Amino acid sequence: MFDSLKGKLKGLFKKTPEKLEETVYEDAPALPEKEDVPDNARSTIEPVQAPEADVLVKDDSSKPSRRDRVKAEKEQRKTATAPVGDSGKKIRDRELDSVLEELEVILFEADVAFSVAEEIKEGVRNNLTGKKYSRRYSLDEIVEMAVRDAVHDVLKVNEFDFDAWIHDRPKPAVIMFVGINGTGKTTAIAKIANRLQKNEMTVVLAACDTFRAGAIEQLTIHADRLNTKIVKHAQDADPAAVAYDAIEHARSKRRDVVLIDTAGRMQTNSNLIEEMKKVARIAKPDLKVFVGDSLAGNDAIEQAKVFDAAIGIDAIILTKIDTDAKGGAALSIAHTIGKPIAFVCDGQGYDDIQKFSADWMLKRLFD
Ligand SMILES: Nc1nc2c(ncn2[C@@H]2O[C@H](COP(=O)(O)OP(=O)(O)OP(=O)(O)O)[C@@H](O)[C@H]2O)c(=O)[nH]1
Ligand SMILES: [Mg+2]
Repeated sequence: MFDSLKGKLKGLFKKTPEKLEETVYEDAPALPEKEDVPDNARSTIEPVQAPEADVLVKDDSSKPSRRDRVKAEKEQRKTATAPVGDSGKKIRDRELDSVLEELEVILFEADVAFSVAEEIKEGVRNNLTGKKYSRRYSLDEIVEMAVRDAVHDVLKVNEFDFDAWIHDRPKPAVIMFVGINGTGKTTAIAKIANRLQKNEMTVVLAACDTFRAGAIEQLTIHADRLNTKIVKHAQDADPAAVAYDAIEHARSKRRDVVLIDTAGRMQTNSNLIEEMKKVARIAKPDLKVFVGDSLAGNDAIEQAKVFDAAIGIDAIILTKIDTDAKGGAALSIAHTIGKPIAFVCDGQGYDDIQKFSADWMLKRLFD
C-alpha cells in the first residue's frame, strides 16, 4: 500500500544532507534571563504536552475542541526545535527550493491534487525556515518531520468519527452509497453491515441497484452470509420505492441502520444522476457516502465533485487501497472536496475496512 510514494519520499529524505550542505550550524547564544524570555520562545522552553488520549475520549465535559487538540499535537512535535540556549542547525531558505521542487514532483507523480501538493510544499517551507533545530537531529530527520507535519496538517482538517456519529443518530440511521460503476459500493456496504452488527446494531440492506443484472443477487448473497435483513424488489423496479420500503421496514421493526446500495453510474449520465437524486429525495439519508476507487487518483476527485453537486455528499469511502501504490487520492480527496474520508477498504474480506484518520495515513507513509 502506497509503496511507490513511500519509497520516493524515503529517497528524498536520504538525499537531503547533500542538498542542504550550506546548512548553518550556530553556537549557543547566551541563555536569556528568565524574565527576558520572549513570549514566542516559551513553547520551546516549556513545551505544551498533548492531553492523554483516553482523557480525550472519556471525559466529555473537559473534551478539548478539535482546534485545541491539533494545536497541542503540533506543539508537542515542535520539541525537535532547539531550545533557547542550545546550539543548533538552521536551514537556509534558498537551499530549500531544490528539496521542495523534488517533493512537488514526487507528489504530482503520486497523483496528489495540485492544490494539495502546493499546500504541503508551503507547509514544509514554513516548518523549516527561520527555525533552529537541535543538533540531536540529522538533516534528513528534520526534513522528514517537516514533511510529516505538513501532511498531517492537510489531512487533519477533515476527519470524521463514524462510530461516534452513528452512536448519536436517531434510529434508524439511513446511509446511502453512491459512485461510478465497479468502485466497490456493494462490497463496502457488506463490510459496514458486518462492522455495525459486530457493534450490536441491527441492519437493513436496501437493494436499490435494480439497474444492473445480478446486482440484487450479489447483495442477497452478502445478506445471507452476514445474516442481515434485505429489502428488495424485482429487477428494473423504481429504486426510490425500494429505499422507501426498506426505511419503513426498519422503522416498524426498530432496526438501527438502513444501508442503501445504488447502481453504479457515470457522472456524465444525466438520466441516472436524476434517478439518484430521486432516491435521495425520497430516502432523505442522514449520510450520503461517495465510494471512490483510490486507483482512479485525480479522476476519483472529479467524480466526487459531480456527485457532491448532484446530491451533496457527506463523506467518502476510498476502496482498493491495498492495490494503490501512489496514495494521491487518499492524500488529497478530502481536502479538495472538503468532505472527510470515513473509511478506506483494503481487500475483499468483510474485515478489510479501516477507519481513516490523519494518523492512520501518516503511519502508512512514514513508519
Ligand atoms: N482489492 C480490492 N478489491 C475490492 C475492494 N473493494 C471491492 N473490491 C472488488 O471490486 C469489485 C467491484 O466491487 P463491487 O462492490 O461489486 O462494486 P460496485 O461499486 O458495487 O459495482 P457496481 O454495482 O457494478 O457499480 C469486486 O470484484 C470486489 O471484490 C478492495 O478494497 N480491495
Ligand atoms: Mg454494486
